[in-house]
Amino acid sequence: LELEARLRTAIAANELILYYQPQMDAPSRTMTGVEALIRWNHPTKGILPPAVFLPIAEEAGLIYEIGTWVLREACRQMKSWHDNGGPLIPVAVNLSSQQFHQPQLVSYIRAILEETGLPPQYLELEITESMMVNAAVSVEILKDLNALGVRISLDDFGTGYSSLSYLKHFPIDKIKIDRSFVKDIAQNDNDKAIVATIITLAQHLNMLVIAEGIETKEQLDILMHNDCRDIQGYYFSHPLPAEELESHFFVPR
Ligand code: G
Ligand code: G
Ligand code: MN
Ligand code: NA
Repeated sequence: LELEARLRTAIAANELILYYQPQMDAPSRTMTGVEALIRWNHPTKGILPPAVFLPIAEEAGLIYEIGTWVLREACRQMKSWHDNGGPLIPVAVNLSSQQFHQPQLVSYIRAILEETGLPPQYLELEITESMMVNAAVSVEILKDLNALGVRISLDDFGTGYSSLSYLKHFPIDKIKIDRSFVKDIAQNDNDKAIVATIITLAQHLNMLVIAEGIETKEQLDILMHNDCRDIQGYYFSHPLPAEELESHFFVPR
């Protein structure tokens, strides 16, 4: 409860921050995108991960305000990077289920894009299968988002239900292979088969595919051998504060 009260003031107090994790084209070692990941810079507890406060935010109804802040801040930062010699890459933002089902979602994303000046193709929205409890409702939301021109990516792919029917009916641009399949890929032939099959599926559906949670060279080699170039994970980088991303990953263009 103390944390909840404190969280209510955290936005105004500028205590929420975004970290950015690079998404790399493995063969060329170039950054092709970043995922924005929220942190709370708590005055006494230090940097808190989302698992500690997002459930509280959802419970307390603060998730809408926080979710809007994340979208605006991610778009503002990316536009600023684009304008100041940074890479012309998209930023991926995670949506919560409550946010996804907000009636105003599409209109406020449009407003944030206009306000920040970020072209829509540079915003990628990460959703999960678990959000799509009602397929008929979800497909309408996704069509509206698609019409806005933003990219849709399916996060934690393979861990929910009915993935294949979603892929058939929904306007999805990119699949993120969940890190649970990557973790033991060097030891477990079933995991390797699942990952290889997801990659092939994405290719045949003309979708982008990225593997998450790559921590070792061995995992990376298996993915590249299976024709997956897009890689996100600690092997390349942990999520970083904006200034650290700039100093470690920006190259002159
Ligand atoms: O960054 P970390 O590994 O601690 O993230 C843990 C979880 O929190 C991940 O599932 C991630 O998708 C989620 N998360 C991180 N940032 C955000 C955000 O801005 N909004 C939402 N809804 N979820 C986020
Ligand atoms: O659920 P989602 O995919 O949004 O979660 C993303 C989170 O996964 C990131 O915030 C990050 O903290 C975590 N993550 C990213 N790369 C790795 C990795 O290589 N290993 C592990 N264990 N976690 C990772
Ligand atoms: Mn994600
Ligand atoms: Na994931």
